[in-house]
Amino acid sequence: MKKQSLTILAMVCWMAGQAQFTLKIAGGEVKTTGDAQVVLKNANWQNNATFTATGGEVALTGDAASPSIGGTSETTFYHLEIDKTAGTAQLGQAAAVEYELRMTAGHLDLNGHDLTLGNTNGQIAGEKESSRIIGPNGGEIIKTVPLDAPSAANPGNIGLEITSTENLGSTEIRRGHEPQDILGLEGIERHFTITPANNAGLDASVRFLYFDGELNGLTEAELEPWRYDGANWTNYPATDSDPAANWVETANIDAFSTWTLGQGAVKINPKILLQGPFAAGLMNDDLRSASLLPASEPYTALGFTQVGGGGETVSPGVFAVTGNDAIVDWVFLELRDKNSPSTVVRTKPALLQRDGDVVDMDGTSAVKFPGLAADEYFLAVRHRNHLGIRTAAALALSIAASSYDFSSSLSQAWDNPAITSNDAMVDLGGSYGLFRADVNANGSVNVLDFILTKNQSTPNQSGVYLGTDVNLNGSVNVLDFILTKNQSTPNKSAHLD
Ligand SMILES: [Ca+2]
Ligand SMILES: [Ca+2]
Ligand SMILES: [Ca+2]
Ligand SMILES: [Ca+2]
Repeated sequence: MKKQSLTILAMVCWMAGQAQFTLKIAGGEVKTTGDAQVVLKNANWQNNATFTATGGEVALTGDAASPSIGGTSETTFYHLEIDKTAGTAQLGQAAAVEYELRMTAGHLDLNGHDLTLGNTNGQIAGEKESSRIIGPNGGEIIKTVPLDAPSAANPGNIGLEITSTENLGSTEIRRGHEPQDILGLEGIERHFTITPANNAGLDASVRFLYFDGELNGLTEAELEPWRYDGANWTNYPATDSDPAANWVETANIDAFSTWTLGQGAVKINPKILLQGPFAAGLMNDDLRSASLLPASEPYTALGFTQVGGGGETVSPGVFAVTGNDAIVDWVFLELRDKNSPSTVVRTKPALLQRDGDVVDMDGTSAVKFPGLAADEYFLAVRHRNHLGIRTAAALALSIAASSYDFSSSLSQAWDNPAITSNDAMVDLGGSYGLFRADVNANGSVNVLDFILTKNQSTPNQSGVYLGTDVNLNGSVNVLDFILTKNQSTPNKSAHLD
């Protein structure tokens, strides 16, 4: 192998710093070619002029605390090796590596500066738990690469594997290490911003790689992917993961943006029935079939107090589903403190299917409470014109969805001994449901509800989404009036606290 030496065409000087030496390119041009190797043992790299590398390597070695790569000029290295027995190398200026950033020993702290990997061959090599790129003060590793139908492509070994049948075109991937704030809880110390030229209809899947040192105190087995689109965080289910090998996968990604891994969402799959729309085993979906269901949750506007929920919307396709899983209406879930069931910890508007399943905004999956720690919670279910209910016992909830069927027996709902006028739920003929006709949603059915329904049914109204539509058929008429009158004789109250 032909050995070439460092070509020095300029003024290079060693300067004694406070604790270390500095190799300073003060003027002109310095080149490395071939196999030339510049070893900076406990020494800083300061490029204030021009450095050109068509080969060769610069290695940061030694055991001093923080040799840095800096200077007024950005340096593009050919090979850059971090091989420190102690201490962390750090950037004091943006830099690039044309071929290989070799992590042999010790960390490289980006220290608020970007490190660009060469488009053609630039890659990270040998990154591991004990020798990795970190960036608590910001800075990103950047790799840009064309991706056409990638299969587990990990460009530049940046740390995520992308699979898609589509042509993404030129794709920029940026990896940063400051934890992202996901709805009040921090994610791991690694995030990616992925910007493909073609960023729609990708149907992509991704495997996110990480190091245990980046977990930021989170429970590894509960990590799930989160996407930030510039406005909202969305929790993507982990389709597979391996805490020993340090990766989490997700799929069904239509478009990329910023991604990280964070605490998963507490999930529950409740089942309830509503008296009024319920008949012969199913509830009617007249509001949906008449296109009367609002696309945004109605509860905030109705005065229901939100804690962490609110503003949920559904895509139109969700209300196009027919059959047993067609959507009847919006419902309102509350998770309450296990030691104080009158204290609401978190709320979430959700959707009710005809067969009683309460589901999340996609119309099918368990209701998610994002970023909430696994714990025991009382579950309350309320509806805009029915008497709400809650569980008698706190339920152990986690990211593994659990089911709770209120409809199977009366004892599934808490019985408030102070209320003797009515049970917590109404007997619907072997199954149990929420009492209808609390049309003003104040927790009791009485003459006020009756008057409201009487007023709004004189004259009749049709094609409406109103609390006075007691049987949820889209019309307010004499039938709703009679149903409310009967229900309010005697008055009834919700078994909620
Ligand atoms: Ca691990
Ligand atoms: Ca169902
Ligand atoms: Ca009422
Ligand atoms: Ca009606």
